[in-house]
Amino acid sequence: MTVDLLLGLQWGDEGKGKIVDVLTSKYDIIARFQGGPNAGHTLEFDGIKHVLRTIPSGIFHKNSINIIGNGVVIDPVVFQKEIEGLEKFNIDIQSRLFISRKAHLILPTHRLLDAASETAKGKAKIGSTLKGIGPTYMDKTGRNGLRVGDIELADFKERYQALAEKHIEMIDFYKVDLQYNLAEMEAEFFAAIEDLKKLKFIDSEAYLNQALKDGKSILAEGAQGSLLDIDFGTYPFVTSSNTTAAGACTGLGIAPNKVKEVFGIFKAYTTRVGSGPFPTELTDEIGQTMARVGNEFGSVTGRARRCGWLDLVALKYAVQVNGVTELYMMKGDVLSGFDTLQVCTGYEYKGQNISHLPYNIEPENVTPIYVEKKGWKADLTGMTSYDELPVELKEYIDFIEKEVEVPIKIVSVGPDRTQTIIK
Ligand code: 2SA
Ligand code: MG
Repeated sequence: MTVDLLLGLQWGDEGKGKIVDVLTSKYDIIARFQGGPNAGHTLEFDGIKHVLRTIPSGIFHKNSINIIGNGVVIDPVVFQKEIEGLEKFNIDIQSRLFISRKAHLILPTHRLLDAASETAKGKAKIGSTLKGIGPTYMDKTGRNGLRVGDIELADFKERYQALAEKHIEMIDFYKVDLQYNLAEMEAEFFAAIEDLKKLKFIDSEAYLNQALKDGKSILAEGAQGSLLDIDFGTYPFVTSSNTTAAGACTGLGIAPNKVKEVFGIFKAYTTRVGSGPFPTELTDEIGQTMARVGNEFGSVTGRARRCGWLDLVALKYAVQVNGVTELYMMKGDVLSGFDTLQVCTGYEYKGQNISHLPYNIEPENVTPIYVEKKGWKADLTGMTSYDELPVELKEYIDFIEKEVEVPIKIVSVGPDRTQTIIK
């Protein structure tokens, strides 16, 4: 069988958690391939709202196996809390969640390094989630990292000690005032490691490739969004992993010719949390309305998300880099009530009109070119079929499809599992 991918096409928070949850019943295995506890995948069903961090969004479906792939970075402390949060759902976690031995571990000192680096950068900070993501991936590519499989080694503690000591020296190098109690953080870390050991560690690339041979279907669940990709995002204001389709191959050990559908999720408007350029950002009342109606606050850090119009230049770019085959449009309901909507279809870049994403999209280089669309007033949240949707929304959808040249197959009209319209 094959692997399908599900990815965010903007700056994260497109609603991946909800869609994976809607789709999971179709798949035998759900696998996370990059990122870590910087992600906040929100699922809502039966009146319950739940945020997942490192655990794949298939965990609530009793027939799906969930894999944390080698491309993911795991903070045992956050992970332990995440497992505790699932206790009330009576899920047989031990038999449904497996972790790659090759996934890297986030140490307490990685979190400290993240904070030190951000503080030292001052105004130029990335606006990271402070979960230690950047420093952990730096240790991975720098060939210093500790992996989940290392926990099984007799000298794990010594390995930990050697790396943590190096980190402390690096923290001193930043010369910032950082208050911390390392002994406390370490005690918490080692207690969490003991808990982590209760789960099954696997060689996930072997497991997944065998599963494919056995005819099983796999959904690879992306975290963050394409514009936060370390290579193709708005560097340096990005995360430290490949959030795009290629990341699923390296983050799971699956060959490109095994990938079939690529589902791309986007919001009917755009949001971004953290620093960095955002051409269609609205700092006026319209942006504030989007933020309020869309409840645009980081699900991990609670930070207010910046909001703006839909940017088709950026969306086309993400569709291309990922090879998206189907689009899913989220949060159309949040746009209800505006008389008109603007859609960015090009950029004025250094005196020229362009329709691709250039090297630099800082505000001094890029001015968005907009096309105006008619808005709609109806409340969409109770609608259940495509036919019911207002004609202006259908026109908005047709326009996006024509521009991007990929069909929109799902229109989400609210956070709940049931508020999902299949076109
Ligand atoms: P990091 O922590 O090193 O990955 O941060 C680097 C940049 O990546 C952004 N980033 C995110 N953007 C949107 N959503 C994310 N997850 C959480 C959520 C974020 C939250 O689901 O709401 O709660 O604030 C996420 N994770 C990383 C980050 O803002 C930096 O711009
Ligand atoms: Mg999120």
